[in-house]
Amino acid sequence: MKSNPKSLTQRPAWKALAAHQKKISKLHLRRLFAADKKRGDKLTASGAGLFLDYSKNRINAETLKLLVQLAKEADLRGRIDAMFKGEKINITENRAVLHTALRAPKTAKIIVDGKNVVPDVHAVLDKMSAFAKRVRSGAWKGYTGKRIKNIVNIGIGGSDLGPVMAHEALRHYSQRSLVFRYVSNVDGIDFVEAVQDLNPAETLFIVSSKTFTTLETMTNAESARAWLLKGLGGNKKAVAKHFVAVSTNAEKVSAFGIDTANMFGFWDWVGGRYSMDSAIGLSTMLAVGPENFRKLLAGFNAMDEHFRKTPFEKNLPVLMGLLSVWNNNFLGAETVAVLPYENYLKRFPAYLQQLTMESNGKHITLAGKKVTYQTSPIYWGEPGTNGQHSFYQLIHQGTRLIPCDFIAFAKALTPLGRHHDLLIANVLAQSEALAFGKTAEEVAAEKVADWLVPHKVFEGNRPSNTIFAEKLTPEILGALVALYEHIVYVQGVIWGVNPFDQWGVELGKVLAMRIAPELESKAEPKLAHDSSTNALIRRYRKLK
Ligand code: G6Q
Repeated sequence: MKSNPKSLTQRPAWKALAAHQKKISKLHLRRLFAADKKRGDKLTASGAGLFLDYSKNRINAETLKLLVQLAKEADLRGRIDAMFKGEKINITENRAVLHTALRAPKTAKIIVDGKNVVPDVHAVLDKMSAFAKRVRSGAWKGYTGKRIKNIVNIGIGGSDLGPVMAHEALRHYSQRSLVFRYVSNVDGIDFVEAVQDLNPAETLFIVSSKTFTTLETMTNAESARAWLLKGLGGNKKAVAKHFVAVSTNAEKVSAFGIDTANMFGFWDWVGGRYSMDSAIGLSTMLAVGPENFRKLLAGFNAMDEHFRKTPFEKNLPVLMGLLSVWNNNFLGAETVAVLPYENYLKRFPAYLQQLTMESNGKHITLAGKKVTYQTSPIYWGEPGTNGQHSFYQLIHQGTRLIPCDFIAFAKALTPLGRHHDLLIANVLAQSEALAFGKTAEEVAAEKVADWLVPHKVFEGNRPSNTIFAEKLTPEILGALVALYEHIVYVQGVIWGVNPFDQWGVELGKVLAMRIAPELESKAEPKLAHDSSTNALIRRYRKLK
């Protein structure tokens, strides 16, 4: 793979950015806006139905120029093309990275190992659509002949967070007669609570697991099968009517007792956290219907095309990716707050935590060297306005720099009195207050006692982006998710890491499998861990 042989911090653009940062470090957003009355119109870009205002970042024209140069020195253009073409850019797993193929139109041609994968993608989509229509219409019957009313998705990580987020985000478009539940945690309470008010005769389980070996998912799937059989008189034939699978592993699906005719496949070139638009989105399709699901895919595809074709200076994922590098590596920001002013997006920050941090939480470069700079910031957030009455204090007046991504929509899906205007007034007020703050003179002019003035000063100069769209539709959700997927890729290319593996989750899994029998064995086990782990195991055994 072609990558710049010069380590990142030795490249001309990086060095120039470091020097430039020193030069402009005293520059305040107040001055930047005062110096250019059109800044708020100029530092904007749009694509795939999303509008981005990035003017409230601590940047000037030179910063942008150098960031674009940084992207060029990392061969971002070449790396984008390599991903879309299906090159095996996930080098540690020797895999192509083609979530973009999941939303490619039927006419597209994307070749992996000599084969066009697009027809396979559409065959699975057609199969999902036919199945979704049968369940949604009541044509698909449970074992006792009753129609399905409840759908329980069992999966974890990438096989859960996307579906959970999309179900919440698209609730407005969902068939309300169907109940959706999501079970992920190996903590038995997750399953118990999810099914406690459900009738097994009316319940369909989707076991979503790329590998079909994941401990949590398989444990929950076994408990689900036992619960179903207990509720339906114990005949194993019932399983076929109440379980379907989403997986790449037909052998394991069939060994579990699920008819592979009811298995929806995907491929090793779809990473877990990039899979909500594959068959892993079956629960989403059941909720919103095949047409809305295809609209969701169209939104993803519109952002893919924007990312692939738009010059860097107007390219939303490139701009946001580069700005996050600026904030992270040159301004020292450790986190990014994602703050949707749309309650349906309440699980979006949780979804982004995995997408961003599992992807770029790496300290080894593609060349196998330890990085000498920060990689992924910590992504977190809550919907506005709730966050305002909680942690915004720290963003406004704390000691840390926390860049914010505000997300807002012009239209409410269900308008209610003044609610939406008030919601939008709040998001605009927050980014304004963060950027411009309130000076000591302004506070004093309000006749505040001298000693109180410093407490009431807002320094401002806190950076934010505002992403604005007309309304939350399936297309817009697709565009929004694809936007962040590609931001993550841009960041990964600049930092020179592989955003598509996740070796860091392995060690804990292996150790858990070693510890489980030590907790369960009747006889006192011989323990060979460190003294802390040994003592905790003994304490658990005594108390359990
Ligand atoms: C995502 C990760 C991880 C994965 C889960 C579930 O990118 O790979 O979160 O999605 O571990 O894996 P299975 O789908 O194989 O059960």
